[in-house]
Amino acid sequence: GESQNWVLMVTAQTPTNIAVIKYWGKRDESLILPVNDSISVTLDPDHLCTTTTVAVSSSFQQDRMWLNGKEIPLSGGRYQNCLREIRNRASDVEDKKQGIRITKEDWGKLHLHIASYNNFPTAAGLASSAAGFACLVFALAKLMNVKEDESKLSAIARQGSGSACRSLYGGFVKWKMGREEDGNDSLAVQLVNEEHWDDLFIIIAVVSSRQKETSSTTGMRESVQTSLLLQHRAKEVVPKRILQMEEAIRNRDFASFAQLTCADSNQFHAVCLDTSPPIFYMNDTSHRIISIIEKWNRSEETPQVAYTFDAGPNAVLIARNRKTAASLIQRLLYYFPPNTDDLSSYIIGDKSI
Ligand code: 2P0
Repeated sequence: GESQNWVLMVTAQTPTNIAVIKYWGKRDESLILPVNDSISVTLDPDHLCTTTTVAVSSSFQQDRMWLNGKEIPLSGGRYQNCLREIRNRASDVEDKKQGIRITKEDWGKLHLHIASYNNFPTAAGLASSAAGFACLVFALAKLMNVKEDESKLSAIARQGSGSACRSLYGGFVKWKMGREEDGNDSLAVQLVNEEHWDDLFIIIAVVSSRQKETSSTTGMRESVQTSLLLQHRAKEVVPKRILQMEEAIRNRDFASFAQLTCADSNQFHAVCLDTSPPIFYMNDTSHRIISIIEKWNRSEETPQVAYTFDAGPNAVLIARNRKTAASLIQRLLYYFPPNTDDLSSYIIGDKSI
């Protein structure tokens, strides 16, 4: 950079993903290496996504970041690891319009400004680090002309947050746990793209807007340390389930898909209960939703809706098609009638917000 007043910017948008075979437990905490493979579906980019702008300028004095307009510290190891990995792979960049050229070596000295926004309320307990770190890594890679494919980038996003590695692709994605100690083979691969099974409808029932009590990071650490069920799950259950799930996805076999998704969500929450002290992510409303869906599925010839719950009480409901999704919404409105005075903030089970 010759002149003083230049700035180079890249904006990227990344959707969040929902695991249908869950990641829960790390074998290496600092590299974020999991104890089992996981499989997720990436949401449409216009819902529950993060938009991140990364900028570089010779006038920036230090790396800084704003999340939803509020400055946050970049001092955490996870941010530093992602920034370092991307900077190490930076290439020359030329911007003819502004008459600037940034060399590989320059990237080590230049500072970054990062602004990130979630298009969903952070307070609704849906805030996911998955979209955030995936978007950050992708935007930085574009800015710094990093010549790596999505899988390599996913291994970098993984070091920001485990589930983030699965958001670099659309469609159904598998995070392979990998075997190597350095984590280079712990990365995401796309199983099928977003067109392969496009009649699925995903509805998220917001059960509570409260922040969860146990963070995923702390929760999974305690599960690894205390839950025997986690050991059994990682060694015996998930490897088989991954194969079955891949086949169900390939064949668009909704009955198998729903059975595996629900069973895996329930086992993940059983592991949480098997942790000492026990972790409760679901609440009575979550349990009611499970009962309603189970009863409905059993009353039909074949399952209509799959449910899955992450580290919180909100239900992610996957309907086999649009017609089923409409029926699902009708049922939710029947069982959880909204307060008609204020439909703008319809939250099942938590009327205080
Ligand atoms: C998942 N979850 O597979 C599982 C299911 C929550 C339940 O990944 O410590 O935020 O940053 O790697 O990725 C949430 O955990 O945890 C998560 P870190 P992350 O989606």
